[in-house]
Amino acid sequence: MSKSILVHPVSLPNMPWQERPSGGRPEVMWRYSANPVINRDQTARSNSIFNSAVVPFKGGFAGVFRCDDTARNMNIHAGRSSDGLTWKIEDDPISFSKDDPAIPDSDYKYDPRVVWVEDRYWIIWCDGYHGANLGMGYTFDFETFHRIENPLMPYNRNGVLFPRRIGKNFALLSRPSDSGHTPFGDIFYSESPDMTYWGKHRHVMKPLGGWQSTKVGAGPAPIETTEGWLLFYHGVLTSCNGFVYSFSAALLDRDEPWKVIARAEPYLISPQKDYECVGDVPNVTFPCAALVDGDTDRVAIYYGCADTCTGLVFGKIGEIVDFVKAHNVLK
Ligand code: BMA
Repeated sequence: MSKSILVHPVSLPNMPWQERPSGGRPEVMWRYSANPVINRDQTARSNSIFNSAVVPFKGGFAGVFRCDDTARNMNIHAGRSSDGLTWKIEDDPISFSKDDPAIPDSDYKYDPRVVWVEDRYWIIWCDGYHGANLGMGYTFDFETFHRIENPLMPYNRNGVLFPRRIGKNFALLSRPSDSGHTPFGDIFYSESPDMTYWGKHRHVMKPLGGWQSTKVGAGPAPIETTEGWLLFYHGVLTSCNGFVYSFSAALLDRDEPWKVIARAEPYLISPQKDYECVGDVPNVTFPCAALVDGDTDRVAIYYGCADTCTGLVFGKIGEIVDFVKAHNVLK
């Protein structure tokens, strides 16, 4: 096997995996054959479970899940799994404690990301506070959860932390937006010494053509490779029938991640299966989390399907990086 290009390869032998199917047109990323892996009704009151975040935890897996309830309130719930496939998701939303009681409450929470940075699992979500914002908190154990100040001003969505500091500072990708369904959107980068005060804002990526012509937003936490940060991101196309959400990948400079080294012109995954095309919001594939095994180069991505359920796709880090370089639209 060739040497891994992962900068911090961590073994994850029990991550979900299926080999690439034989026959048909070869795909860089392929779907789990038993998708969806999480169904819409997996908690007592959920209308839908999608756009959710999963991490390795204590020999198994833990996660924070977007569960819209049957009153269509949007909130985030904790969950656990031994194999990453069969999940026990809490019936009640996460209750965050606040060190400072003046930190505002949320009108809603959705689209969480979870990233281990230094000593804890950080959770970022889209938070309702006078419109769409980023919310932020942390946990050590997926049992008690703490909330800190919202990092940025409204309106913003798709907040994703880098798994390590860049220079001295924590680093965040986000997508400034409006408070509606936002017919625009670029990815920006910000830094903070303390997770509270954010600045040094830099532009990273704008929409391009085709599947990513309306807006783009960061997906799972960037994965550090010798070729740059591998960033999976979603892109949106406006069709005669509304928004279509696909995803692909880019490489960002390791020291100055607002500089894009390469960006794939084609998508990796677009809504094509029934469960991606039919649901509460048709034609959505929305990645929020990636598991990586440093021994085998395997990656598994959890993605929301049609705002209804959650699917898994698989690939190999080296092959995806090669795909991004070979189809670099910035050349
Ligand atoms: C965005 C968010 C996502 C959703 C997407 C497609 O604005 O609401 O949660 O998946 O739209 O409906």
